[in-house]
Amino acid sequence: LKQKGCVIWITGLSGSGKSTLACALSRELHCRGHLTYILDGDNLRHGLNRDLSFKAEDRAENIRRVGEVANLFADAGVICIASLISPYRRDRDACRALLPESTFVEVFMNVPLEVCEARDPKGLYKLARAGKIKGFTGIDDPYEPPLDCEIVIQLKDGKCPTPKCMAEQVISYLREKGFL
Ligand code: GGZ
Repeated sequence: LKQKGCVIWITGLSGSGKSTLACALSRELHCRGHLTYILDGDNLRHGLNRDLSFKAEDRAENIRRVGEVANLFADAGVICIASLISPYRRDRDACRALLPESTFVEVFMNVPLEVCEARDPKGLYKLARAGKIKGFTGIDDPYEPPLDCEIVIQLKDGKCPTPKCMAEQVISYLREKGFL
């Protein structure tokens, strides 16, 4: 393998573009001959984490399990892309602590709630506003943005960068740090 394993941990609100970035990044890295694997919170909740709810301690357990699995992938030399809301700082920091120094790359989707809510791709914000989903992140459940993460994805002039552009931002970082 011409790569070092690492974990790209993408955090942000529902609808902030985490899965879009994960897919674009995976595609771009594959094109360059790198091995990746995506761990997506929403997908894993149908299998590995099907027993977990959205209350704080279950979210913590969700993040913990995915952190452990991501660590195994990274150890095997894979670029593991984890895409979870992961709203609590301490849960993300616990994942970071599992990994060898500097192999945890935290990416924050810095997209305002209003933008995510306007997108509402699955209609979940609407349900949350109507009180039909309780404890929805950003509505009646907290999201703690990272204070000091490796990469921040920002809107430019109110517009989201293209998936390819977001992926390139992460790839430049990985190159700079010698992961690629
Ligand atoms: C947040 C929820 C909730 C609540 C269901 N709060 O945007 P989506 O729909 O496709 O992805 C979200 C997914 C969040 O799962 P994670 O494992 O990433 O969350 S966490 O890291 O906080 O454990 C969303 C959907 O599940 N969803 N109910 N109450 N998101």
